Amino acid sequence: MNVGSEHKLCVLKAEYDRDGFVVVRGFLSDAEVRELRGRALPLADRMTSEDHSAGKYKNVMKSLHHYDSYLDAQLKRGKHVQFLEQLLGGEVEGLSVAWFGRPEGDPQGIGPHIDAVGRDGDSKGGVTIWFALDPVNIKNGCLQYLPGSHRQDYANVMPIPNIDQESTDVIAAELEPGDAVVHSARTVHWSGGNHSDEPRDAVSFFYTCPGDSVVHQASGFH
Ligand SMILES: O=C(O)CCC(=O)C(=O)O
Repeated sequence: MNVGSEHKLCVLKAEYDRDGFVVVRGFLSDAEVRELRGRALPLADRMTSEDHSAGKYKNVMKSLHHYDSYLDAQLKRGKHVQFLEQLLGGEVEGLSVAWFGRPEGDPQGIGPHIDAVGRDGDSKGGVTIWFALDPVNIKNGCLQYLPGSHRQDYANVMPIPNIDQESTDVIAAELEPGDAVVHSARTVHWSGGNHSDEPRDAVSFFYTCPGDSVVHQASGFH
C-alpha cells in the first residue's frame, strides 16, 4: 500500500481518531514479511527455550530489539515510524518490539486491556503497530477491539473487568501477512485462543508520544 498518498492517510487518520485503532492493508511487502519473520521467530524460539517469556504468557516475548540489531533499527527507523508520526500528527519514540505467538491449539488468549495510560484524560498516550506474519482471524486468535474505548478511562489492569467481549460493537482485526493494525495505548483490546490448526504469529512495535503531556505506564506486554 502507498501510505504516502495524502487522501489515504486522511481516511486512515479519521478512522484511527474515531475508533482508536485502524487496519492498514498490505503495509509490508512479501519480502519485508519474510525478513521480519526471519529475524523475530528464531529469536523468539531461542528466548522461549531460555524462558524469557512475559510472566504467565509463554508465547509473548518482549524487548526483542535488545537482542537483534535489525529489529532495533526497525523500532527506530522502520518505514512505519514516519507513518505513525503522520497518523498521530507528532513524534513517536520507540519503546519495545514484541513477539506475540499463538501456536495452533493454544487455548490461552489475552484478556481485555489497554497498553498504557496517561495522567490526563485527553492524552493520546502511546501507540502500537501490530504486524500479522500469518493469516490471523477469529478462529486462530486475532486482535479484537472495542471501538471508541480510547476516549474513556479504563484501569491499567488485565483483564479489565466488565468488558462485554460478545458485544456487537466489537471489531475483530482479521488480517493477512503484511497487514498491520495500529491501536492507541488507550484502546481496549484482547485476543482469543487459537482454536485452529494454523499458527498465529505477530510482531508489534510500541511507541510513546513524547509530545503528549502524560506520564506513561507501559503494560506488562511492552
Ligand atoms: O497479539 C496478541 O494476542 C495481543 C497483542 C496486544 O495486546 C498488544 O499488542 O498490545
